[in-house]
Amino acid sequence: MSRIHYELANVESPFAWRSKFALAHKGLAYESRRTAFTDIPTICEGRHKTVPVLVDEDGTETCDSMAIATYLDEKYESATPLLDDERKARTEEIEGLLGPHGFKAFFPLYILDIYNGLPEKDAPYFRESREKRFGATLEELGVNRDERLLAAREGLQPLRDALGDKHWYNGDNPGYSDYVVLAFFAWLKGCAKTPPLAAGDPILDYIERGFALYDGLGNTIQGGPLAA
Ligand SMILES: N[C@@H](CCC(=O)N[C@@H](CS)C(=O)NCC(=O)O)C(=O)O
Repeated sequence: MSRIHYELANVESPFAWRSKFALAHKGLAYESRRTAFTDIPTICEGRHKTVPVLVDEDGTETCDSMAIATYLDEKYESATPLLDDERKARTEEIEGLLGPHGFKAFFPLYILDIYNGLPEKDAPYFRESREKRFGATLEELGVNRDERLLAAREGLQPLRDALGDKHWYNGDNPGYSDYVVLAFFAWLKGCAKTPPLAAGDPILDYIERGFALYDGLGNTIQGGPLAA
């Protein structure tokens, strides 16, 4: 049995990208199965509600990016773990910064881009579920995007400050805290039809370095430029 990683069709899920970097960190090969939102209930006989889901070679199923990282540490040794206490603390720090200023700030701005790129069968589900979640239409969510994009970029300043001139947030080598940041930008690169960052943003060097990891894993993402 081969190792299977279920991820989204037509969307670079930020959570799936955490797992993809984690698998690469462990040097593990896998088959990516791109799954429509509306097909998630067909994965593993409906046992999981979200992706990523990892089905390991022995059939062990793990759903949830953090659970996958923990599972990989337990099952597979690597030069450095993904999430020992120290690395977990760094990951929590980074999530604390990205939480309010990352996905939450940028998702409404690009929600229509995501919607427009979905497989046809996912469109009604996505519209209905997200409009219910946000209490607004997808069109309303993206209103005044250019103006709000400036504020969203500004909102990344604590992340820029935290990264500073560090090569990696994790330490001498990249680690899970870096994968969390890189996964966020992987998602943005995949969905944003208008570049989310300004040219010359100091965070771009870090992203470029991170996307080049593991034979350019991040550079496999089809998408527009992150900055203009
Ligand atoms: N806590 C989960 C969150 C995963 C998640 O929310 N995945 C989204 C895709 S990015 C999903 O599968 N959503 C299913 C849906 O909206 O129906 C993790 O870290 O893996």
